[in-house]
Amino acid sequence: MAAGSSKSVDDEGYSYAGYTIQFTVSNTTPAGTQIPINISIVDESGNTWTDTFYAVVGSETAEMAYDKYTVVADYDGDKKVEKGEQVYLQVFLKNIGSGAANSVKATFSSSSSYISGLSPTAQIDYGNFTGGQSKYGQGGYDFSVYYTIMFTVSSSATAGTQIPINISIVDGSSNTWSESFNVKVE
Ligand SMILES: [Ca+2]
Repeated sequence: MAAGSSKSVDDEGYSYAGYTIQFTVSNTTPAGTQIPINISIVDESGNTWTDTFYAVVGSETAEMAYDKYTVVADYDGDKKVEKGEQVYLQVFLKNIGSGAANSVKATFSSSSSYISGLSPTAQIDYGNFTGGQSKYGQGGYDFSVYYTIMFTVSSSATAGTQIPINISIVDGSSNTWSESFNVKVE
């Protein structure tokens, strides 16, 4: 190895190529445990070195968050939220954690005086999320498309008005998350 160089060694002898070492972590290992791995190193001249690194055991927790919204139906069909319009949004939630979140439900609310008729206000079933998964919830079906929420924008709203929407999220294990996002009037 040249001075300053770094490289890995692939053990090609087994079914998975591309790793240096492998091991199995016990099911009873607590998250945060540091597993010490000792390395004995020798070169052709008989020089020897020892080194140690730690493999940290992670936790497979779920973390639900607001991801994005898309306008799927509106009055004039330009998919822009404008004053006086009834708009239908798909709201995507994302599991930004690594563990699964099951039986996720979300409730939407807004204190904005610029919208009326926010629907549904009941819990919307988002189902199960794997780690990293994003999807929208089905709050209703209209205009041949599933939407998450719909509401009417006040005719007194002006371009640039931000409509805050709050999301209360709960999963089947009673984990809860509070998220919010803004819908901009154009
Ligand atoms: Ca529009």
